[in-house]
Amino acid sequence: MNIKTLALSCAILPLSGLGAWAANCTPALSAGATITCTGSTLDGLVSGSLDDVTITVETGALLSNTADHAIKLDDRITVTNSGVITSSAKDGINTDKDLHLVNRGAIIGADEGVQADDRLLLDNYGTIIGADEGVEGGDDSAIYNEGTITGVDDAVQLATGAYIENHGTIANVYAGGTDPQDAIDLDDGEIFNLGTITSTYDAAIDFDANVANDATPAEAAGDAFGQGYVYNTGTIAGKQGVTTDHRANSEQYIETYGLISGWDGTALDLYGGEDTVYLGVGSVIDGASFFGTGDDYLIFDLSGAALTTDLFDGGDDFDTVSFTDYLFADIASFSWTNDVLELVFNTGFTTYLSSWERYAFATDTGVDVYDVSAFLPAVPVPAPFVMLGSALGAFGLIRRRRARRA
Ligand SMILES: [Ca+2]
Ligand SMILES: [Ca+2]
Ligand SMILES: [Ca+2]
Ligand SMILES: [Ca+2]
Repeated sequence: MNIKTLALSCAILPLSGLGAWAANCTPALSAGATITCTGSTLDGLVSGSLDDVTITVETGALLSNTADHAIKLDDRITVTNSGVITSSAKDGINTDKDLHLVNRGAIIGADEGVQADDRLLLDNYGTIIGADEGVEGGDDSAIYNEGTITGVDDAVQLATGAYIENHGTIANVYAGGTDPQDAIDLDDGEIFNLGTITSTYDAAIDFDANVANDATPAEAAGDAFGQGYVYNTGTIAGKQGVTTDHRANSEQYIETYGLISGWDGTALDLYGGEDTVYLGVGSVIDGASFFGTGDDYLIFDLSGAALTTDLFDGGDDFDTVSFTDYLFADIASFSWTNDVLELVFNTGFTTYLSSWERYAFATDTGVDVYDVSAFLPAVPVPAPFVMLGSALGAFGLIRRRRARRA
């Protein structure tokens, strides 16, 4: 069953048991109106120019349209949906700026599920399905999701200043559409994932820096878009877990205690900018991680947990890897395969590192820092060449180590 068939069948289901087919949204649509929909209304609420309309679709109600969007209004629209809003022709909901939407029912679009613009505020406890994108918003939009948002194109596409908190499912469910993309596509912003973010076709999360396709590398390097923070205790899985625009110079900070997986072999592809990945207890990184250009940071704070057998590649420039739970003396063995360093600790924890220039190990009193010469074969293990306790305190190494022993 393709997504459109699914959408239609979902739309039809609630009709059984509904006797009346009259328009049941009252009062009539006008600017500033407060409208309640019960029963079934089959020609939608459609006006391209009306502002400040408040709509409540009650439990059991159907607001549908086979010829246009189910809801088409302009700015500052508020929708609270406990029923079904569906269009078999266009979007479920289509507005301009400042859509405030609370969904506890189902919103289904033959094109987008929800098409809004800047300052979209969405609280979703139900289901939003787009045969193209699930939810599209503009700058400074925020989504809180405890339900399910799916799209054949991006499940969620936001622009700059995005905030997403996910406790449910956000999924690209490409199954034969024409423009399959990511689970979440955003220019820059923050994502807190305690649920599931997956894509069957492309990245789970794409910081799409909005760099012009014809930008030169120098132009792209000056582009501030694409910066992002990702906090994860759930699942982030796609062709890549988290990817970024290779032309931009944006910084990503990723803090994870859950799974980040890339089925094409790349879990994290962070490209330019000074990127940081913090791996806490419970982390699983399935796929290689590429940090790209810029002085990047990788922090292991795992309390000895197993992590991954995949590669962490610092890429160009001066990159630092930190071990919060291990001393240099806890290394059981190390070896090189081409330019990949295999580090095996005495707990059995093993990691594979390439192109890291600085190696920091927490101690009881500070941080010991080594350069790569510490891992060159047939060279006696040197003493730490720099003490950077205060500088590396920013990573929490000293505080955490002390706290653990207290
Ligand atoms: Ca980056
Ligand atoms: Ca980088
Ligand atoms: Ca780098
Ligand atoms: Ca490097």
